[in-house]
Amino acid sequence: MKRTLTLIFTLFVSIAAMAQAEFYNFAVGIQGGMTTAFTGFNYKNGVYPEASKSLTINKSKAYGATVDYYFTPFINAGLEYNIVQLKDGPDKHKRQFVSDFSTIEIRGSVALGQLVDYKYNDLLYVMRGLNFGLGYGVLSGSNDVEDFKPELVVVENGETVNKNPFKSRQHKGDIGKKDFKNVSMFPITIGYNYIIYNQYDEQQILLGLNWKTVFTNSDDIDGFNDDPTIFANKAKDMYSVFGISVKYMFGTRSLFYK
Ligand SMILES: [Ca+2]
Ligand SMILES: [Ca+2]
Repeated sequence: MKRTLTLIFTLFVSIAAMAQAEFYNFAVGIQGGMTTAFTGFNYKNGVYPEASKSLTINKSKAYGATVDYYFTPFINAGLEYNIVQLKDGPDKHKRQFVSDFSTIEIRGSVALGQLVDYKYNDLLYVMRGLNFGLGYGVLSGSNDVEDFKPELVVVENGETVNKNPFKSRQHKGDIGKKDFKNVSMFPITIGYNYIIYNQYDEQQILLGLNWKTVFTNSDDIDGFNDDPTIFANKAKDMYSVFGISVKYMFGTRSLFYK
């Protein structure tokens, strides 16, 4: 009995020695970043040779807020809301758009600190905030692309000229729509958090750098959608956000053993 008690005591002391610190279970955050549209625009020399892809031609912005629950300092799940704008064009098919929408998603992420023992390795200690996240959400919004007007395709000097403006569908086989609602989205995020601790060695503020890629289940986000029964149009619209985030941790605490 005495030996058992000693064993239990020894075990308890060693676990207590392993306990690094308490951590807060909740976090609220804000984030913002630059968006890049990947909706199938074509910039190879063609009908409009002046259409060239520069570094900034399809960039716009996104911003939003998050609430999270932390199971450990390195595993969290939460809700994320964003207001997103995408733009691109004009491309060689004379297509151009601005799309505005909002997104709401649930997502979870895990950071390297959960998977490795970073205490005795300087590099791993710095990299412990490297994280990977997966989510599911819905987005709703609209773009500024108008319908194709066949009467604007005219013959001038024996040549067929398409006078549909840039921000409109360019042929009748394009079944894209202006509005989209509750479109499924699948975000994948790779991020890095710089952790700021309070005087009790609890993580208090997370400064993040995040690169998020979002796959959507719609081809209407940019307003252009070549009819898949006529054209080999296989890819749905997607986009990425490169940005920064700030999270403030608060609320109940748990112990983290490592
Ligand atoms: Ca599209
Ligand atoms: Ca497409």
